[in-house]
Amino acid sequence: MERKIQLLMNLYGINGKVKEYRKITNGHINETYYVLVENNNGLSETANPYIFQKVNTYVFKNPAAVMNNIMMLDNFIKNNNKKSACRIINFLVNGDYKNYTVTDDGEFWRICIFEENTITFEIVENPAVLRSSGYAFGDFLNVISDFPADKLNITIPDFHNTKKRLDNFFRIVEADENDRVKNVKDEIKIFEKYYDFCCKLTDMTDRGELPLRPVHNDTKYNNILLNKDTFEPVCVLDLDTIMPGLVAHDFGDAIRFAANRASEDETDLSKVFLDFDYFKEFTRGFISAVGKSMTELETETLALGAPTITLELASRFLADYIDGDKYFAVHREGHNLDRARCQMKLAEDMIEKLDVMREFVRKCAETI
Ligand code: GN1
Ligand code: MG
Repeated sequence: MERKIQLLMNLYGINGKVKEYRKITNGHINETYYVLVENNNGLSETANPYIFQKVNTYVFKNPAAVMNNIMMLDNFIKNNNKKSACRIINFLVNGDYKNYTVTDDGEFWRICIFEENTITFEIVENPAVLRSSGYAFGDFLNVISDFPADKLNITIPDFHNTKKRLDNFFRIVEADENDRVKNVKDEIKIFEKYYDFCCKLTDMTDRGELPLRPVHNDTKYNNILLNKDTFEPVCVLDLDTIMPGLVAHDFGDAIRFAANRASEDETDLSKVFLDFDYFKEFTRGFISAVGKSMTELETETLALGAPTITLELASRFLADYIDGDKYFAVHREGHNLDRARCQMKLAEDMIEKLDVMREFVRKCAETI
């Protein structure tokens, strides 16, 4: 690995010695390293921190298209002097003027500067910080809302087409290539039970009732860098799946992650539920930023986004478990199954609370 880091440093003109490097394991898709480079020019000594990331080309079949989307959005925000609550992640340009590098062995790498004095949370401990991150994700959608959605490359086709996700899930169940279906008979029934419910947003989209606009598509709370002292948002990360999509998915995915006080793979399911205070804080922030630009039906379907995206992700985790853990990085046996069970429990709790979520969204929307 050190040789690879050195090679990349040469290609990017980063001078100095690698003082420290370590793998960061909180993402499920790409391989990420923190790299500290020490530079001694005889007069002074500096230590500059970077993030080196290898893009997963099993997941992103055309990673150059991913990087092109990021560059287009960055240019759009800069050229239009867009005012925003926080920045978006920016990658360094190499000697070939590209924001990515393909090494001789075919690996796809990108580098950015590590933001010091920032922090991300895997589990949110303080609901007060949720309002500002809700605002940040909402504001991000606002800022990119007039970027022409059809110019964005589709980096993963049908990424949040829940209907196609579930159909694919049942195909994988049918194939049962690893003989694991026998372990998850009850779990599979949940997706039969909620199939029609899960398809509501897809159907409305297919009927042209909901606008497809540029959205983030992966609004986990740990995709926002916060100032480590004030917890104000600093930078939106992980722009790999920015594509035309639904506001309800961004809202729902953020709620899925931030308003569940247990971790995404918690095995003690009694700890897994939608915390309504957390939900309220995030929603207030989100709607105050993006509410005005939403249609009535977009606002009305926001809450539905939460159980929909949560069940969709549960089906993706379970499909990957059945399929032999090819997509999401796993750190223990049955990890994808634990994740799926946790998300299923969370989704069922959200379905019970759907009416009160809707009511709260409505109330918030009235005040802006
Ligand atoms: C993956 O890479 P990461 O951890 O940000 C996944 C998301 C899931 C998420 C669940 C490209 O995101 O869709 O919601 O895991 N990203 C991709 O934690 O599939
Ligand atoms: Mg991601």
